[in-house]
Amino acid sequence: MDYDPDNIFARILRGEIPSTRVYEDDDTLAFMDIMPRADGHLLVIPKTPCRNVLDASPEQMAAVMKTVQKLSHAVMKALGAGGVTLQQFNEAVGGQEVFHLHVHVLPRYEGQPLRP
Ligand code: DGP
Repeated sequence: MDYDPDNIFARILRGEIPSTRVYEDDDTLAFMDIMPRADGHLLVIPKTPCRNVLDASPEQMAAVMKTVQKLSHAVMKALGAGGVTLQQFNEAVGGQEVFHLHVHVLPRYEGQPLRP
């Protein structure tokens, strides 16, 4: 499947629509999910075009997961989370809604299920 350069996350990367950015490096960006299913729900994306895992290079995967790991430690410390759930969807049939590779970082708190 093709990469659509006008998908929402590509537009967030270009600064065309607002987002709450929480972390950035040369290869990745992290920002708050607009429909958080847990307090501190983050999305981590590569800065280069990539539809999903099925389309990603090893370098894009490594960069994204490096940031996911860094921010998992950060939310545990900053928000007092007791754990972290990672979620990632590929293609519409796999539950993907925005077609730019992203990993959900969901901080988890004792006794609190994820919101729908
Ligand atoms: P999915 O592709 O199924 O992982 O779902 C996309 C996620 O992206 C969903 O949790 C909501 C979030 N999202 C959708 N549009 C926006 C937006 O404009 N800004 C932000 N920050 N998040 C968005």
